[in-house]
Amino acid sequence: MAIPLGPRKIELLTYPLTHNPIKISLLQHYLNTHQKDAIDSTTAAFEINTRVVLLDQLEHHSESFSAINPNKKIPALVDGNRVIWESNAILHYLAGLHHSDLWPTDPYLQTEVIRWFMWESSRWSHCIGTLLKHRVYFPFWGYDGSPQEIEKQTQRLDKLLDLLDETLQEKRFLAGQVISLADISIAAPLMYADEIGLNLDQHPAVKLWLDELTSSHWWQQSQQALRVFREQAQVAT
Ligand SMILES: N[C@@H](CCC(=O)N[C@@H](CS)C(=O)NCC(=O)O)C(=O)O
Repeated sequence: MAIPLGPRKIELLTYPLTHNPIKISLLQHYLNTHQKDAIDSTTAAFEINTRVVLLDQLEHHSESFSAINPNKKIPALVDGNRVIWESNAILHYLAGLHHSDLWPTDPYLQTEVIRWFMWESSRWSHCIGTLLKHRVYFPFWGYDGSPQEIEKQTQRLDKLLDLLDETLQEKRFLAGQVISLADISIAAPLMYADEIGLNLDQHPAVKLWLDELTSSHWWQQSQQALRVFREQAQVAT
């Protein structure tokens, strides 16, 4: 008699507070609410276990974590002998495993998603990530952020929002008329929009896009998971 195999275990190494892990959380919640019917019998046999790597305690510098991601950055994903780091690559891998419609089938739209991934990594994440570090993450860990850095990144952010707004005046989502991984990747840090007092009056198309994303059930579930993580982390300190 064949021995039944349990579900394939995938391990996500993450730290839920910060924007790159938030991308993965958003995708997971999206997949939970949208993809159930689309998952076939093979992909249903995945189980993603989350392991929190405490950035504030420099666990990402440990030998065991560095062996997984030599860049010493989260998130990272381990699926058997496959190790994946870079949050956008993880988004792509998980969406692929689930045959998700967040990765378009049209080669042009795929290229659009890749283009936004590159823009996200080279420009957007550096700017908004630094802003969040000084406005949200450092204060959360009990340190002061740098007012100069906040000022500098706030000004840069305005220019990047101009570009997003121009794009979103033409289309409903970044890579076309339907939501894709590009939207998840770029919107993730905006989970902190209210907390950093982001004013989108000059960027109405971005506001419309963000309102649509934030009003969805999966976004709100992911936001709730972040809230719970923050409350529990506060209690533990
Ligand atoms: N390009 C990488 C960036 C990863 C990254 O910077 N992660 C941050 C958290 S959002 C981190 O691990 N920071 C720790 C450090 O730089 O020491 C990705 O998209 O995964």
